[in-house]
Amino acid sequence: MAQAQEDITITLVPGLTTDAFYITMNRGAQAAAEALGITVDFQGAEEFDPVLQTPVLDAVIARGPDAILIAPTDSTQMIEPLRRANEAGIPIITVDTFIDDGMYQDGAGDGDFPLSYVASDNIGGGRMAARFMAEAMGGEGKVYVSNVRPGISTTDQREEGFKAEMAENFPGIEVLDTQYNENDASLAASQFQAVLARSPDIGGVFGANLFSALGAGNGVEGADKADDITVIAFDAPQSIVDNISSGLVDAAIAQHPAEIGYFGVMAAYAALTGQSVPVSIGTGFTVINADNVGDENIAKFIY
Ligand code: T6T
Repeated sequence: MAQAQEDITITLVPGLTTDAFYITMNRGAQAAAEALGITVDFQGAEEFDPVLQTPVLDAVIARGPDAILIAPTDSTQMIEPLRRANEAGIPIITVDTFIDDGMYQDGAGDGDFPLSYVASDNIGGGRMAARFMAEAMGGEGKVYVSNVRPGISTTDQREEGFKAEMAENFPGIEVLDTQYNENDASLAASQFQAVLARSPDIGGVFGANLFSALGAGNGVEGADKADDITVIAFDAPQSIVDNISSGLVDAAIAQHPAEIGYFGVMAAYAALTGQSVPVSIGTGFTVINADNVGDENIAKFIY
């Protein structure tokens, strides 16, 4: 007999539990669970770190959920831990980030076994950030990327897209060395001050995720440079939206984390009930800037 709906449990393992992005993703996942009459639980570490995520994942595997949705915190280091889940027979879908090259079920690569990848188009998002930045700066000046650390698929791809767009279409923009902040907004803020000291003519900073963007904005504000520096943020918690209203941040590229959680659960449910599942499911963006920050239909995209 097929498994009863109320007996299906899916565990969602976020990049970290205290990030508004993943909290919003869980909201979408819970909405899907309620619609389907199944259970989704949320188990993660407090920091974005594969060393901390691995024991959480091992404990989840030991409990044996019907499927795992996970945002792997490193594209290579999480392959072996996830292989253990696969060998235990637990279907895996990655949400937000990917392992290996992110192309699953194509017979190539060590981390080919997840069923699907549900996420934003991070290269495209990085390209969008570059266009908003270059347009705000009149196509000229120095900028840098505030980023987390290499090895994270999402933030690596945003930086890649940002640099590719600048190189191809905005030759007047010089992209300085990336500053890596380990997902620490205070470090991102002090790095802005250091870049400003070295390059007093800096004109823009792209914060490639929530903490990078929040920190970069705080650094700009602390240096009293809000009027001179273009800040483009990836992610849209209330704090960044407030920084748009105040004029500190020029634009935020809001991902749709609730959509990622919702469709992640739907894909897992489809797989568990014998349906085939797309190997990748792309979710959208909403750009928030001074023109639309007050619109009521923007509110649902704030994390
Ligand atoms: O930007 C999101 C997520 O997409 C990324 O993988 C890690 O950082 C966030 O969670 C924001 O903090």
